[in-house]
Amino acid sequence: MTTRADIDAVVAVLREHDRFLVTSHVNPDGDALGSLLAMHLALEGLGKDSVMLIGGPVPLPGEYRFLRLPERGLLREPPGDAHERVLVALDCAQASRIFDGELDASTGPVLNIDHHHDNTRFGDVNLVVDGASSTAEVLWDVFGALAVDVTPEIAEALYTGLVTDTGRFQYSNTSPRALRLAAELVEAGADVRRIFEQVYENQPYPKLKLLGRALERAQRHAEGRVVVSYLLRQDFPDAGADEPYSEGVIDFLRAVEGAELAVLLREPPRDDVSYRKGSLRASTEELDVSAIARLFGGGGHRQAAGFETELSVEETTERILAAYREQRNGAG
Ligand SMILES: [Mn+2]
Repeated sequence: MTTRADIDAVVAVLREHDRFLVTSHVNPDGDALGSLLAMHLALEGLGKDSVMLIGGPVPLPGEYRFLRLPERGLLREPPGDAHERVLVALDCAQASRIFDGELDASTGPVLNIDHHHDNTRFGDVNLVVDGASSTAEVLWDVFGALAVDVTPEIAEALYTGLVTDTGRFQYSNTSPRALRLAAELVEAGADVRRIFEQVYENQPYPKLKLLGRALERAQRHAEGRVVVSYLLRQDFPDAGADEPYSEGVIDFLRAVEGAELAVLLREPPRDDVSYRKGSLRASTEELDVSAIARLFGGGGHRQAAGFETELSVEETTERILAAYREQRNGAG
């Protein structure tokens, strides 16, 4: 690994340029949004001109409203001067995860800062630390090298990424380093209790109803080692739920006794798409669900991955089961 050199290369670009477009993936999670805000505030603190962008029409998950991204000028479409700005892509494994489409050729130089092991290194400068718990953890090192003044706001943004990507410090990526970083962020002013209340204890009631629908449909396969459920487009309006409300459902499927693989297939509640989104979670180190996601053109981490498919729920389930058996038993 050449992480030190990669950090230096990122720091050089951040120092040398003055105008930035900071972005992350469509359908952002806590690490995407926390890292986005942290980088934006850090650049502003260095006297730089920074704007934030999250592509796509999907409303942002409500649990991250306390980050006040719209109030801080978050864009949902690329600005006209995007080609004059250095693009800073955070937590994006592939360029196609930005803007809901391929990176525009007119975009300026691209910094790619991430922790996904299958990152395609699409940037002009790439800092991909696959051993890091979160992109927030990667940014901590960048900020250290840049001598960023980590304000309580920056600390809370980074902590949001850290606590969500580690599953509240429970997933296997919860390294000693991740725990030490948590302590440093608390010392820098992150309010653990406040973030917990905002992110986890502020669930909209329709989210509960949507979860109920998914739990009712859960089915077990492969002697109970694979738990699959699905959400239909109509489930969202029936429950009064927005698209991001399905986040977290899969954690209940994975938690079932004996389950090694959890699968949630969901139809986005939008007229402009015909595909289903698939989420995969492994609860054993023996599985690599990113390999299963790649069969459908998706990707992710070994233990958490996603994809999109036009196939039916039944056919998608069959293919996932076949891939699961192949990984667990070798061939067949
Ligand atoms: Mn992440």
